[in-house]
Amino acid sequence: MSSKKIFGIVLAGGEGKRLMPLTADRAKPAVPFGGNYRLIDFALSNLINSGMRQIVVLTQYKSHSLDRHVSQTWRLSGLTNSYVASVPAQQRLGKRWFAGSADAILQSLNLLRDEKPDIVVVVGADHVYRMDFSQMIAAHIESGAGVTVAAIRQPIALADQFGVIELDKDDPTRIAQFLEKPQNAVGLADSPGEVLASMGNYVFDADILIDAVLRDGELSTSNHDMGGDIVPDFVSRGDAAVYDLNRNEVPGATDRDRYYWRDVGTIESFFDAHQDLISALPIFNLYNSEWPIFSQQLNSPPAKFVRDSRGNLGTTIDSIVSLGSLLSGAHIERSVLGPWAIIESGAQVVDSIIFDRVRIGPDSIIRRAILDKEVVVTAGATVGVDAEADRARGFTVTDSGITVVGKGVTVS
Ligand code: ADQ
Repeated sequence: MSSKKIFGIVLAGGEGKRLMPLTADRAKPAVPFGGNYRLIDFALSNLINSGMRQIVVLTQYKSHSLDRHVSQTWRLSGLTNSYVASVPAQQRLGKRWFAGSADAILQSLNLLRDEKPDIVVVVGADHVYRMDFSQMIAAHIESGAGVTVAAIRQPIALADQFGVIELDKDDPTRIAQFLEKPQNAVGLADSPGEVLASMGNYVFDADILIDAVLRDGELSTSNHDMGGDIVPDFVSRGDAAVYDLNRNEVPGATDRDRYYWRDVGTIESFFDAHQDLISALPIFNLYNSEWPIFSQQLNSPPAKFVRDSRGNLGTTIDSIVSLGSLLSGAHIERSVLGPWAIIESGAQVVDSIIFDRVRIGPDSIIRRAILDKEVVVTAGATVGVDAEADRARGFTVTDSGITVVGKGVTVS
């Protein structure tokens, strides 16, 4: 890492409407992921593994469980000036919430003024990936630009979900045009089916960022959004560089997950990202100890697998089972089970994601479903078997047939 002073800002105030009902009661960055993790753990692990030690998490929407997770899990040593601090909207500039992600930074400028960093790394909190930010920071310093935007190629069909980058023809390290979520994106010259998408991660020179958010705050026409307003402003002044994730070398990465990045903004992409974790050769490898993804330390017994009283041995294959779980003569396949799951005799859980403290009764069937925390499935009940019956019981069923059962619901 350079001798410059680096400060990290994690934008974690997003509502995550498209993940409903998983975000009915919690901010999107606090949504459980991969059994033991929360979405924000990926961004925070990347920053910590990159050597950063002063990080704030800006929160606002339903932030209780996010604040609790950050304060309980992300405790750095108190001996040095190292911290990951959750900072809720404080209404320092009047009685209003953050109008957008740039306003969140504007309202938090006191943090930058206190720490006086040279460089500010601003990242989103909703993505699953590995990235060494120290390499991006080095590229930023070398480029001399005011901002550097991290980028990755994505299918053109998804262009309307991303900031789409067009590179300068004379200097392909610079951004010539940045369109936030365009409806009619043009594909890349060498790959018309793809666009170069912003990952929503930025490295700024601190003083230039401060000027930009102050200027943006004065504009009544602005939505005060990092991707929609701040980055295009830098681009219009010819002051934005690009950093392609393909340049990033993370220790211990496999050929499969070297450039893995997933925006888990919808139920479908959330579900698919879980499937990426669970095969024998996973597309995203959680077992890379050279670049660990940190999370909560559960004070709980190990998972236990027993035969049931009828003599069924049970089977568990291509699945993740978290601490505290108890599986008794059940069949678990291509599924991710969160902590303290109880799966009883003869139950089947296939292609499903189960959050903490879910109880699945004897002979019930769960297929292609997501069960939020503390769901109880009574004996013989089904989820994901009959979409109409699922809808009739008030569950969310996506177009691709994934059923989502909200927190604490009893399914009978
Ligand atoms: P989106 O993810 O759609 O696009 P946004 O909803 O602003 O943009 O979320 C970005 C991050 O900021 C998220 O981590 C979110 O939690 C947080 N956030 C949103 N509103 C906030 C607020 N008011 N206060 C604090 N935090 C807030 C962005 C970029 C695109 C880029 C995609 C990549 O705008 O250019 O392509 O990310 O997924």
